[in-house]
This record gives sequence, structure tokens and C-alpha cells, in this order.
Amino acid sequence: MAVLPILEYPDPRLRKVAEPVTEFTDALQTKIDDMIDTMYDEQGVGLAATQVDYHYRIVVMDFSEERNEPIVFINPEFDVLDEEPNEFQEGCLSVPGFYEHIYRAAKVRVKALDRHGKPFEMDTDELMAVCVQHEIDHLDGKLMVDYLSPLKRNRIKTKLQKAQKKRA
Ligand code: GNR
Ligand code: NI
Repeated sequence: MAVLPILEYPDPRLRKVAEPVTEFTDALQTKIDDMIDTMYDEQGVGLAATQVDYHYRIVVMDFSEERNEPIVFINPEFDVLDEEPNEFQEGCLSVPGFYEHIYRAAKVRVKALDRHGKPFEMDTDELMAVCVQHEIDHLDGKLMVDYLSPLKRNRIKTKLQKAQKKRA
């Protein structure tokens, strides 16, 4: 088990489109466990493989109080159940320190494979529906800042680049 480094905006690797998973190997199981460790270490409710520079369609989430009920989504897709746009204040581990109001579909049905390749479906709303759409965006190289005005996005970019330079 290992905590993996998280890519931060504007790292161009966050723009890669992830490939579908086709083989459910031991190496995949290790990567999934490392992603779960990383999500817990960073206190996130979700994590997409793209954020740890692994470009396959894998998402992990955990909404439990005890942080011991991870859900793994392989090759996830969603259908919108409620078109009504819902505003939610989102954060992202790849955009640290910024919490922005973003509109997304209020209810979605997510279809995915579990970590062993078995299909499942879940109807989601509230934070989980937000998270499903946020994480699948990551797999498609999309970030929460893409929903903001260019002015706001550029301000965030400049601030993060400054912080990254300081650390380097
Ligand atoms: O931990 C996270 N919290 C969160 C809060 C509101 C909307 C979306 C999220 S996802 C985020 C973790 C993350 O960056 N996942 O990609
Ligand atoms: Ni994110």
C-alpha cells in the first residue's frame, strides 16, 4: 500500500484522456489499493486515476464517516436522471485550496464494473452525484476550473503556480 503524489492544476498530465481497463490483474488491484490509501491520506471523498498520473478509467470514492467503505468504479459512465441543474460548492485535490460553486445534474445513474470486473449500477444524488460527474470529468481530462470564467480560472492558475514554484 502506498500514498501516491497528486498532480496539481495546471499540470498538462491532468488533460490526458484515460483508457478503458480491459484486464483485472494483480497490478490493477495494487493500483486501486494505492488510490484508496491516497484518497484517505488526502481526506478526499473521491479520487480519479488521472490525478495520480495513471491514465486508466478508475475512480474510488468513500462517503462513510469511518472512512472504511470504499467504492471502486472501473470504466464508469453515467446517465442523467434529473436534468435540473444543482449548484454545489466543489473542491478538488488537484486544485487545492479553492472551493467554487458549480452547476451539475442533480441526479445521475452510474454504471461501472467493480474491481473484479462485475457490472453494477447505482442511482445517486447530492454529494455522490456531484462526485460521479467530477471524477468522470477527470478521466476525460476535464477539471472543475473549466466551469469557471476565464478570469477566475486564470487567477487560480497564477496562485497555484506561485505556490508550486515556492515548493520546488
Ligand atoms: O474530496 C473531494 N471533495 C469534493 C467536494 C465537492 C465536490 C467534489 C469533490 S471531489 C474531491 C476530491 C477530488 O478532487 N476528486 O477528484
Ligand atoms: Ni477532483
